[in-house]
Amino acid sequence: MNKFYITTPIYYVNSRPHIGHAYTTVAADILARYYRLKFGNENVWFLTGTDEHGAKIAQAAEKEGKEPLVFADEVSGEYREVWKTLNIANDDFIRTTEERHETIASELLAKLKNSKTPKGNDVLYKDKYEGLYCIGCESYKKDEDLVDGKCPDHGTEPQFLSEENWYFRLSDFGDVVLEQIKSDKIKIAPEGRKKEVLSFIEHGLEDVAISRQNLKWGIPLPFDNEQVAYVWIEALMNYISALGYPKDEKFKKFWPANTQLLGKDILKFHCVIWPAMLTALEIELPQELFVHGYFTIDGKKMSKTLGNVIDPIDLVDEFGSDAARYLIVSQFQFGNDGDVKADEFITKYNSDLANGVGNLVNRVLVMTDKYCGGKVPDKKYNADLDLKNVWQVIDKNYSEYKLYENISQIMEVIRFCDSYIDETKPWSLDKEGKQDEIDQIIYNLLEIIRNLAQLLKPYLPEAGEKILTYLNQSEFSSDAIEVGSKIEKGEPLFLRKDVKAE
Ligand code: ME8
Repeated sequence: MNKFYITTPIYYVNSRPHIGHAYTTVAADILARYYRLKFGNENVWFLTGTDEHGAKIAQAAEKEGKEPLVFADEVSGEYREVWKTLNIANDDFIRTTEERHETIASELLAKLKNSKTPKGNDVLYKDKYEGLYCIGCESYKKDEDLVDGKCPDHGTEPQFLSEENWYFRLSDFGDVVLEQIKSDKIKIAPEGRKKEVLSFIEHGLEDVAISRQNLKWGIPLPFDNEQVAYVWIEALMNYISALGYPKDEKFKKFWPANTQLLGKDILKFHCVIWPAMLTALEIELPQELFVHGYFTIDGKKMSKTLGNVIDPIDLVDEFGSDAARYLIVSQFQFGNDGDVKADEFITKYNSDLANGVGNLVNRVLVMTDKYCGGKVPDKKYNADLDLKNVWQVIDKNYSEYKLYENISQIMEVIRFCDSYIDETKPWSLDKEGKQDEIDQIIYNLLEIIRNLAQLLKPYLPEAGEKILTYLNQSEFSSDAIEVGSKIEKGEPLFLRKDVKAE
């Protein structure tokens, strides 16, 4: 059966959703929307959510003088709102403070306690931990991870911890996970990230603490009531708890995940600990982990101090939700590190959306009205653009996460149409009374923009839907556009913005 289960990381509720979170979520939404077109709505499951336990959240809540759960309710609610505003069509939204997650995470922790490693040792054991912990990363640190005694990502000095912890015997899983990754049993893409993970494992894995003693805000360990689970361990479990592991039909239908998206910042947790944990639990591995890069804004790291954190809601207010989605993913190749050029948002909006998509669709609809009485002329498609081939390229690109390349493909279709109109000049043919030729041209253009609407839908769901409505298509079909059907003139899809005024 062709099914598609896609996940994003679950985001920490210590800070509000920003364009970085939106980046991964919009990308996942584009993929989910494409596979819904391909496999049918019922065969696609798209999960996102929020990560709500741990020291970082407890601290952020305390700062605001709120109970952690009250605080988490608020910020998690903001995430949901932002996703709605961006037209994200996720099928589920998991919160790690929900009972459904806590119950399953607890069962899985108990199961880990009773499991053996590939070398026959207990997976979990208790030991003293003395060392450093960065709350910003929610991660244990070694001296060599620090720069001038500080965490390079957060600029803060890690805390010294001295506590009894439960450990996961990760060191016993190195060979197995190495083989799983080498053989693509769990595919890590892009290739560079796979190499990075392999080299990390080859250098030898150390065991990881999976509990915290002096922390209350977490899921209690079912076998030690003095400890709560380390936030990362239970957070990773969301990908299966949300499906109702192990009995729910949803789990049976959708697990293993086809694609799990994540940023490179959380590569080790997903590409090393997650497969080791699933192996220990005897649960199938996800098919693929796609690790994308990190972006800067106008060349600078996004940070509150610099004041360059972009709020997705501001983007939607200024450009509308379709355009906000587009501006977020159209900046550089998915997978690479990149730079989001906020300075160029308006130029890009005007060139690709107002002058590109919007102008073409408007031209074709107006010409259909003017030269063909607002009806699809009686012709067959014969333009030099092979639509079947376009779809094949698009499909292959999606399977390789080439979201940026697909935008280029779509823009090429638009450029083809613009040149076709400029070269054939229907207005001159009209003056010469060559109706038959006009009919052919308009038919070709209508058929192309019908396909264009469907190609655009994952990126620009509203505009795609509007174009189909103007073309009187309640649904996209593999048959060509119906001769004689009525075409609306429609409204302009994207109004041009005045660069100077802005
Ligand atoms: O790490 N560029 O949550 P988080 C690209 N709760 N992507 C970015 C980005 C940027 N500048 N900034 C953020 C966590 N992201 C854990 C995950 S999963 C079981 C637990 C995106 O709120 C990117 O996807 O810190 C990154 O991996 C994620 O936000 C980190 O979100």
